[in-house]
Amino acid sequence: MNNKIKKTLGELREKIQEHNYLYHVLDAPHISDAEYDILFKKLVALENQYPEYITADSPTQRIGATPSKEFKESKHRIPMLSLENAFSEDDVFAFNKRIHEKLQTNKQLTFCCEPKMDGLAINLLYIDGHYTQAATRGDGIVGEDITANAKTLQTIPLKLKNKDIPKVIEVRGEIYMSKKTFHDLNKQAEQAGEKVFANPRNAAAGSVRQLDPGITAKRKLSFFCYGIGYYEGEAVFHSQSEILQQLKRWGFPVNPEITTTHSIEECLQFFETIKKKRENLAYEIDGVVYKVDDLHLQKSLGFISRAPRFALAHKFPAQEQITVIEEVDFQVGRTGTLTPVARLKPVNVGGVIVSNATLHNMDEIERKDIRIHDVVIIRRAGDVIPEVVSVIKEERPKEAKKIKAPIHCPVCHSDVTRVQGEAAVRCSGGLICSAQRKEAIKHFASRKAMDIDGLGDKIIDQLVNTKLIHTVADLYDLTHEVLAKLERLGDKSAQNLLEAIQKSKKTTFERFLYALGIREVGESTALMLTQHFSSLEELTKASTESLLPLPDVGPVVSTQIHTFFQQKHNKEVIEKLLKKGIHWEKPKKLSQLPLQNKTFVLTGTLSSLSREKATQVLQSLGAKVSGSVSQKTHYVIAGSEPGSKLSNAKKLNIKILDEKQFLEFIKNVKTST
Ligand code: I6G
Repeated sequence: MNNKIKKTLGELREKIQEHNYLYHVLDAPHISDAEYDILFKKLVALENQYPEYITADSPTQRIGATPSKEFKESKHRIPMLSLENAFSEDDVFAFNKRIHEKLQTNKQLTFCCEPKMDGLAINLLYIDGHYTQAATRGDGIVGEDITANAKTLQTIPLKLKNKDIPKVIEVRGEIYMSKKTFHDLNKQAEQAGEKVFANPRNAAAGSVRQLDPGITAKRKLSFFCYGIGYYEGEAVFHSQSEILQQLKRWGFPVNPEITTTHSIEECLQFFETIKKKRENLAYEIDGVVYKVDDLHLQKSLGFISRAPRFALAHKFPAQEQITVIEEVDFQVGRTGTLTPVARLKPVNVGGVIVSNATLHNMDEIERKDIRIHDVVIIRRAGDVIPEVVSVIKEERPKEAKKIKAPIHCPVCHSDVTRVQGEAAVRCSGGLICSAQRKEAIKHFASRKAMDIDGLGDKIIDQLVNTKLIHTVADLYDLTHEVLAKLERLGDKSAQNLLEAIQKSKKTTFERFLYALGIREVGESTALMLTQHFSSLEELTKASTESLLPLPDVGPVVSTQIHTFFQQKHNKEVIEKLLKKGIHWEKPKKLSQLPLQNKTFVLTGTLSSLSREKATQVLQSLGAKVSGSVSQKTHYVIAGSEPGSKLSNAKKLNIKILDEKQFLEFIKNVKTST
């Protein structure tokens, strides 16, 4: 009987472990969450009945340890070294020259190349295939024992899979927090008035160093392994890439971007490819790592001081810089929000001169204790507005001045209000505030809204300042004579602009809704509304309650939509716009759309259209576009350099379309409806 129970428990654990692996490591679940929950509950129930058979590597035991008072020290069996850094191509060529000289060879070498995670290096110890201990890198010799905390990470296997399990093995890798988890965590912290983390690395480190593993478990940390340390066992490895393949077979997550190259020039190409992909990766990286692939050659190369000679970390240009805040201004947004903006002493951040950084809101200023004339660290990430990360307090000058929220709008001088429960301060001027009107017109004319080509910020500023227009509807009264008199606008440009304004009259319902600038209504909400309301009239009459059941609509969104259409001024502007001839084809309801109930996943780069555009096209046909592949995915669109989503799709037998097939598919879907 006992053996039978043990066997059932073992099989159940194995099954759950496999589904955990498919979900968390491969990002390719085979069963639904509900089915997984049933299995898990079954195991919990059986273990409750037979607690004597609970094993340390049972999936139920990931979170179980009680909070500790401190972290114990843990000495690494083999030191965790550091990597030599390279900041330029010259540094990389010098590395290549050095290793060729040391190996006394002219032959091209094979390198194993990987993205360099901006995370927290750790060492995992497995004995007889069982998770036994985890430690931080610490000073490379002694780290902190984080066994209970690392155990809560779903991507860290508690029991190794497949064959050739070594007697003892140390697996090394980095714990990281995805960009999304980081933003969600900071958003929650901000709402709760708690401390926010400066970046995902700090958030990951802070989460791992919690005395209560229950908190670590909630932080949704992830892990990628990059190699092994101490090892006792049969298997013999010949190369770094072979080690990674074996780690994968044992159930460890290995970064899918890792590849081998056959010359240093190819390594530099890898660097450029990853640099381009960086924005779209789900996690932060700060460069790439090149390793001589052959383990014999690695051994011959040996070490200098505390870094292996066979490896190099090629870092991206700094995304953070130090500069000084010279002044702080408040910018008025479309909805009246006053955003503090730091005017900086211009500084080069990763190749771009930055002279402004957002300070977000007054809460953020108070939390970071930012003052005018402070020396600050600023960060630029992709096309996001640069921000102030922190103040270097030791360098604060005597003349540093506290930043005060204005009590009057800097543009229209109306009173400024602070809405309870919101961090933002707002201009109460509404439509008398020219800044708000300008922003509303800019939004209306923007590419994703009415797409009025040639109606740039400078022209809108002039039109509003000279009172030639007050609302977006007035755009359609503009004449060639008026436009041609504006600064920077000659006869020809005025004609082109007039034509663009005329052309914008033929639009789509979703563009029009988005262009109105209703708070909380972005492009996808606008599209969703058009799929549920076939006319503007129907939507304007919708009550808050009737909007609530719609996808992604909560009390805030429904109230904003309803309130917008109740405002007399908004009704008048809409009426005038329609009178001026703005029109669109009656949209199809979701139930009439050809791709309703179909889920698509995009991976890689498409050459003829952006991912954003492809998503829009699919959504407009009723499809759902998801970020990860699962059994619920119907199609995966694979562009060039696809990621792990493509291999997951293949494993799950999901239909894959390349770019040409995708365009053909869309054409057919459109013509058949
Ligand atoms: O491949 C690696 C990624 C990250 C590493 C590494 C690392 O440190 C955070 N450190 C060493 C010493 C090696 N590979 C060999």
